[in-house]
Amino acid sequence: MRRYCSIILCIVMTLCLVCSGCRKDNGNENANDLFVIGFSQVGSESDWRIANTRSMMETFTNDKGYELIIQNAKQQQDNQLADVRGFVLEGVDLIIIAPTVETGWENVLKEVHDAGIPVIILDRSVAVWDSNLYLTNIGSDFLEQGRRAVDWLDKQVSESVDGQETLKILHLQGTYGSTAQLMRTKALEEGVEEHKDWVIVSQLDGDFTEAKGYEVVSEYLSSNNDFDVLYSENDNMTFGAMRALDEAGITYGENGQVRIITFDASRDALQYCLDGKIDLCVECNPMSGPMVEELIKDYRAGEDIPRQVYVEEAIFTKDDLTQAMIDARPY
Ligand code: GYE
Repeated sequence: MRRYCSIILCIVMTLCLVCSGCRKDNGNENANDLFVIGFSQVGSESDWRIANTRSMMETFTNDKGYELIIQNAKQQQDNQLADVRGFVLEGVDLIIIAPTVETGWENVLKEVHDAGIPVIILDRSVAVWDSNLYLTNIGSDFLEQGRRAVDWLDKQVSESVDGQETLKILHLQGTYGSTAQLMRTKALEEGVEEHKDWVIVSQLDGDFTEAKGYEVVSEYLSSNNDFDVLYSENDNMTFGAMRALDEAGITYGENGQVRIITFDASRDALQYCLDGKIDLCVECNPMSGPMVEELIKDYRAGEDIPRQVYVEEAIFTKDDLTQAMIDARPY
């Protein structure tokens, strides 16, 4: 008899533990009636990512009726899958995912869908058969970003008076399999297809970080230095590459051996651009918090929201910039 009592006691204790972790008790709102958002963020790998996290924190505050729970996945999708499952167990009201890579989301998004929790995909995209597994994808048109860079390069080269035979491009890629990498790469490779006098001399994996960018470009420069353009898929990798170019004694930017194209247009990159060190900054806007909030408000009001929302972005060369503009930039 005692054995059965201890088994029942264990079951009751386990149920109490599980329920105490649930946000909503018997279907009621949580104690302080805040709208609880679980946010699975890629990591803190770049200035862009840090600005994106800051935008979300500045938007979803307690005094505006939100509780924002942020999990930093350190650029590992496995961490994100665990974080999202944790949000389901906690019974949050909505989940936001900034996915590290596009694939591998089908199962966990089905689990979230079956739990009745809405999902917003932020920044990059997910490759799933059923797009009804999430409310909307809000981020950048990364293919358009790449095409803007290619169009600029086409104009630069076609106007160049020295009319060189072959344009040699060193391609510094971001995290493999992320939408930003896939689409910025697709645009460049399309451009090389369309320009028979363009060639990609090497594609290096910089994983969107300054340290990796420095490491792979330094290694490349140890045995190669014959290229005309650095096409770098984010600013932090560019900053690492610039350090490697300095150490190798290779000039870049205005009147340099190497033209630099970089993506994100963070304040530091724009400053280098104004100073003639970077030739083109392709903007990628991380300040999407307010737009995400508007989408959530529309959803909670029962309104339809678009499946895909793009943020506003531009490109910058030295001629487009002033010091006042740069100083006023939010990131
Ligand atoms: O370009 C980079 C960050 O997904 C747009 O990820 C984002 C990219 C951005 O690490 O700096």
